[in-house]
Amino acid sequence: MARAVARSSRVFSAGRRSSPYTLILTALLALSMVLLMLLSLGILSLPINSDNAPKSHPHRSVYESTKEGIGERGKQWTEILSWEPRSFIYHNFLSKEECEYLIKLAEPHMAKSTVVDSATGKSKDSRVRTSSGMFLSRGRDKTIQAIEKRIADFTFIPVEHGEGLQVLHYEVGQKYEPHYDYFLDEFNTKNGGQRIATLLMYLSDVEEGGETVFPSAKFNSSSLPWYNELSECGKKGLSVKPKMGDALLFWSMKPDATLDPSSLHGGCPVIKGNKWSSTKWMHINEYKV
Ligand SMILES: O=C(O)CCC(=O)C(=O)O
Repeated sequence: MARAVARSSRVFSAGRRSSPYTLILTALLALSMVLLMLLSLGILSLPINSDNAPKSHPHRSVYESTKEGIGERGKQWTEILSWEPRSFIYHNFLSKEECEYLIKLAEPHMAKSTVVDSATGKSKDSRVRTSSGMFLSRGRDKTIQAIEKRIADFTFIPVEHGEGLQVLHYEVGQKYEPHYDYFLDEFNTKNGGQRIATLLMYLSDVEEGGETVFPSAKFNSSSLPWYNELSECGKKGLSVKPKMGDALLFWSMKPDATLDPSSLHGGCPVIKGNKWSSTKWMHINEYKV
């Protein structure tokens, strides 16, 4: 018994002679407890770095990006443009290198743009559309595959529902009059069904003009910060000024699967500079290529 008492008093006295490490650990533990108490009572708050969050527009939000494709993309964020039509701008969707890559691939093969004849479903020349363009077949190389995968991720529409990318070039005076991307004939909906949405990627800035305009949108551009920079054509509706790397997504169909006439859109004439863009049309079903 006496031996047991002696041992326990030895243990006790060893505890009192704590090492400096034990003291530091105890102090840190006590400090953490105090901090946790202050945090839980709301007396203290942790600083949140909001440098990446755009500040000037209530609808803007940051969108996480993936690291595929070529080049470095600038700060990614999504802007809600309007609900009628349902349209969004994905800022810095493409890198400068990706824009240049698409132009380089397409440039040697550009031909006068055509429109689809709704009676026959065939392409025909038209004064409605005066740009030049060419199609890059779906999945043709690793960079195109990465861009098409990104489009699918951002739109939630599978890659297989998309047509090949169309690259467009507008010189001064060239334009695309307002039109719908959806079809009103049976012929053009045989493959993939109706076109549900369009992603328009701007591959270059345009010095003046060349805006994408929605003349039937529920509100026009007069309340937007860039209104004074718009051409006369751009002021006739809700407009987006082309900016290299940005992408405009708009829906030709409403969530109830009816056609949306407010998706009427066109490319304003370029007044100064050149406009390069790339369009991805997406269908409700798989589009066979
Ligand atoms: O170039 C534009 O801004 C419009 C292009 C367009 O309407 C289209 O490709 O369907």
